[in-house]
Amino acid sequence: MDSDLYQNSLTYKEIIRQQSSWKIALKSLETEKDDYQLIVEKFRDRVWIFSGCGTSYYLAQAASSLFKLITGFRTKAIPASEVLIFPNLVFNKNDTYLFFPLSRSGKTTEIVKASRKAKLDFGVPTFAISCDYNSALSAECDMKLKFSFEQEQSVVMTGSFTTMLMSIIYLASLHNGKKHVMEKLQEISDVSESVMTENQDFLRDIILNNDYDDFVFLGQGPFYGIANEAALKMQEMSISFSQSYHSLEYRHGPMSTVSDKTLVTILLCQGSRDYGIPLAEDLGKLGANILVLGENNDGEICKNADFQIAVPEGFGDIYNSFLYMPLLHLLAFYKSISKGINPDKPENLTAVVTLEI
Ligand code: F1P
Repeated sequence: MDSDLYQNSLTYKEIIRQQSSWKIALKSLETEKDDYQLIVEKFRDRVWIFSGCGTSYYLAQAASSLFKLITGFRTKAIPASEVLIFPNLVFNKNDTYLFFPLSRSGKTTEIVKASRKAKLDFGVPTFAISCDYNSALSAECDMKLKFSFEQEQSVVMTGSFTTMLMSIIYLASLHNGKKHVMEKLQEISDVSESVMTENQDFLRDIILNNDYDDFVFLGQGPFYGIANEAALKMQEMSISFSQSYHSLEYRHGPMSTVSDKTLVTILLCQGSRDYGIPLAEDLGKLGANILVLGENNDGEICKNADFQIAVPEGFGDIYNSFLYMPLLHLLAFYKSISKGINPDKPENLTAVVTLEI
């Protein structure tokens, strides 16, 4: 492995610093807690539309599921482009909404325009979450979340994804004063850092000791958005073929392409014992290589998996995304390095997509 590429990589540094970013963000969010709590309660009866592009759309998917599981609010995740092109599929006159645009840069044309359309054409209040508080998106929206964040220099989003997700879960914790949620958020950063550090070499060896050329990521519920983001990271960083599905959907056709060069990563959830583990066993019989991430309930997660990473129990589906995502970032990073690709400069990609529309 090109150790120079490895050690000096911006992407690597931004992956391994993300847990400290979460702590910094939470600390700054706490300073505006009362204002945010008022907003959460004011709009509790509306449909919260989380929206974004690329990584930020997958963030919207994970955030929408988690926000609903924590608060019980009605939520949806919609790509910004759909708001622009099919707004009547998103907003209808019989309901009321809060539009929640998500963007690392706050400059992506589609999400800025979508926020403007929601507000001006449909009268929907807008609440921006961006890693740049002084961005065009923040200026466009009625409300905005403010947290300290050291801007990412690399093209691909890593810590920005998990830090924005952390800020959204923080908002959810303010509903009905769910103090236990806030306590878990304080705790998860240290646990996530330990899990990441303990498994770095294991993840590196999975990639370096095998020549996988087809990556599949599977998850249900909030882990579907995480699976989509993991697939995009693998694609963007290592220029590899990647797919992502709701876990059980993979049997219904997509598994036809399984080969001995396929690595299927299954993100287990609490409902997985009846579904995810048999799935791993079935896919193993087809010759796929299986990596399972899950809670370490009884010493092992899935005896038939080729590789397994156990995360500590006690967090569950609401928080395990923060334990899984850094591992998935590293998996993609190591694949890019193993191919001699600089993940800081992915092919055909720019850090922000701006359009003349
Ligand atoms: C959204 C995005 C990223 C993608 C690439 C281009 O950026 O599509 O998801 O990885 O960097 O921009 P943003 O709206 O979150 O800044």
